[in-house]
Amino acid sequence: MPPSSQHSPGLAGNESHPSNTASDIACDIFCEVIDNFGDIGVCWRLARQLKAEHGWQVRLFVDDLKAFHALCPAVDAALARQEAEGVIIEHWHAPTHAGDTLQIADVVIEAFGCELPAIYVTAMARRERKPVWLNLEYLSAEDWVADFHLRPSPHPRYAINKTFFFPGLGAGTGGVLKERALDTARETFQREAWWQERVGTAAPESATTVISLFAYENPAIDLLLEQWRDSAAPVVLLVPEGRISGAVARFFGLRGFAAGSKAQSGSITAYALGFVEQPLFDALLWASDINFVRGEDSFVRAQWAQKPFVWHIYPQADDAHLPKLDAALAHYANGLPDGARTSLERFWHAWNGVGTPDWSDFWGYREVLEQRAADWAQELARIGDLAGNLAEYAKSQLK
Ligand code: TRH
Repeated sequence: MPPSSQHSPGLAGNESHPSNTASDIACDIFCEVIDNFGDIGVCWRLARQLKAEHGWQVRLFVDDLKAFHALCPAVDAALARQEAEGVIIEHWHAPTHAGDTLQIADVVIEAFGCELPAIYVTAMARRERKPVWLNLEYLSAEDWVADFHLRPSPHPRYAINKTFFFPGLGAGTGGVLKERALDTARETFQREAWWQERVGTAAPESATTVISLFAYENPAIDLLLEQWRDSAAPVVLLVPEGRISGAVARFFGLRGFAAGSKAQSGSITAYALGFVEQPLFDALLWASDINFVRGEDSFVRAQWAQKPFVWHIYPQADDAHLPKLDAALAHYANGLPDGARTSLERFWHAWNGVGTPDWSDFWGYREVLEQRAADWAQELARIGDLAGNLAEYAKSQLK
């Protein structure tokens, strides 16, 4: 076994040093892509933030560079090792591969319970100064999360602890990711220029409702498309190419709905958009009046966009996702007047397979929903951002 070592320049692995300054904290993030873009989406965002905002030396191990390439076109899926935005990226051949040379970081993040290579864990345990080992969990708004956040879990064989780091929407959790510059970027967003550049048309008039639609396949889409088509006010639908595109194409009697396509029926005009690199995704949410989002990362971005949104939660076996949906609603709908709250809950449920959507009832509450979206973003910001919370905790453990 080679001796473990830091991958930050100039620090030998078994050397013990009294304190870390931000720039000499080395961090390894391990990410296994289960499906779609959420796993790498969260890890890439976190990696960039730890590098750019905290000055950490970050190495990101990812087992699926194709999914990564979609979020960051600079990533070449054929390379074993590369660098993007100051982050070292290793193509991770799980489960045994741990980089060309075994280097153990000060902070090791295992994302979403992916298993670290055994050789890496052994080297962590041997390191004189034990790394801070974090299991970054999936986001859940459920109450129990605050009780489990930062709980240690001793390794069965080695004298080393893994600590659970739980994102969440409530006090006592790790919060969710938010870049320091995000609000300024949103406030200075150039709406008209965005429409010309991304959609190739002028921004719609204020009487038009602009809806972005990022979702999994969803049986409720047909009825909703009918309701939008028949609505009194015009609707513009922006559909990033993806899993729901087939259903949209069928509705319009098309064979596909690839980027650049446009379709029109009754009150709806729909545009298909290409998948853009991750930092450009937020602008779609800012350009729309209401956002349909999914999974984890886009769900979080919709909250920071301060626009009403509808969440298509990642479906799990035995409807295990439904209590999670309700837990998120309990935070997000808190403080809404009864009518709006019930309507929001009904609509989110219907979009997740429970009940039937009623667009005009739901959108009748537009104004209160807009106010709530702005208030909620302020409340959520009070928990602090996940990268900052994680960095602070890690540094407290490295002292
Ligand atoms: O893609 P998702 O459904 O991801 C996931 C995965 O299914 C994962 O396994 C599951 O555990 C998790 O959800 C809960 O949805 P998500 O999380 O919103 O990730 C999508 C990412 O894609 C997000 O970072 C935004 C990004 N994106 C772009 O970068 N460009 C685009 O054009 C679009 C539409 C999205």
